Amino acid sequence: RREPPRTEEGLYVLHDLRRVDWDAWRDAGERDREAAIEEGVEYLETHADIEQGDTAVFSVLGHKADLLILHLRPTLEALDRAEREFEGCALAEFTDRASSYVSVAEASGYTEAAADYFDPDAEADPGLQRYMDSRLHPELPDTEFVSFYPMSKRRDPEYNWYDLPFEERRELMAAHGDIGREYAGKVTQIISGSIGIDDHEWGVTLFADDMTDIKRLLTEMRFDPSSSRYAEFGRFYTGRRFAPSQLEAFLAG
Ligand code: 76R
Repeated sequence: RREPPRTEEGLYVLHDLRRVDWDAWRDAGERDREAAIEEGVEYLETHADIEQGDTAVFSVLGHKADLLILHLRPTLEALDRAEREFEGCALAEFTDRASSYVSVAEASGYTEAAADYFDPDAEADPGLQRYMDSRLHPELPDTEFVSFYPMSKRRDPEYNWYDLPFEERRELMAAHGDIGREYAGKVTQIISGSIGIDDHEWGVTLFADDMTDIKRLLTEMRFDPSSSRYAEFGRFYTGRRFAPSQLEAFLAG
């Protein structure tokens, strides 16, 4: 039996992917459209304005979905409520669900610094505390683009992440982190764990003002053993953020 990493969990995350029923939208009367826009804006603004957590909305490129509503909440109860409240708003009549993903922001104890964080005898380190807090209680950065995909670590006979000794996984994650840090200031990420919660093992949500920075970071990681040998990916979604007040413009096409 291998030693699992220690983990700490923070905000719960829902990626709510919606399709707009464009035929119904075009056929709708003026008053129904106005109500949908008004209630949609109200929903998005009040949910973005909460004390703990955040909500943002993105226009999804390509056919897989039209909207991504991304929610971060301190409890599953609050996340569930955010999800249900959308159904009560008039905009929901013009959407159906393309997909969704549920996970929880996670920090694991692979790095030396993180190992200290999990060590009850280690001296408290405010810098480390801030770093862990930024991973566990992330704020949604104000970038224009988002890339979201779920992933798992491989468990093939030849390349089985879950059969590697802790030390080997730690070294792989350190090399992985070195690549990631080269993109500091260009790409921010939320790593959220979903073992026992959703179909893959993590959700990866990346934010950038230039989508090619994300593409280059992921290309480098694809060649790094932590991904080239051990990563399996789900579907990728690319979104462009818009302010709730721009909902009308989004729907006008
Ligand atoms: O040395 C360190 O500080 C490493 C810190 C670190 C950990 C533990 C780190 C850094 N990651 C960690 C864990 Mn990551 N990450 C991904 C992806 O598409 C792909 O190939 C992989 C998707 C990206 C883009 C990314 C980015 N990371 C993890 C885990 C959990 C592993 C486990 O617990 O078994 C996954 C699944 C994962 C995947 N990572 C970074 C980044 C970036 C940009 C960094 C550096 C910035 C930072 O430290 O905050």
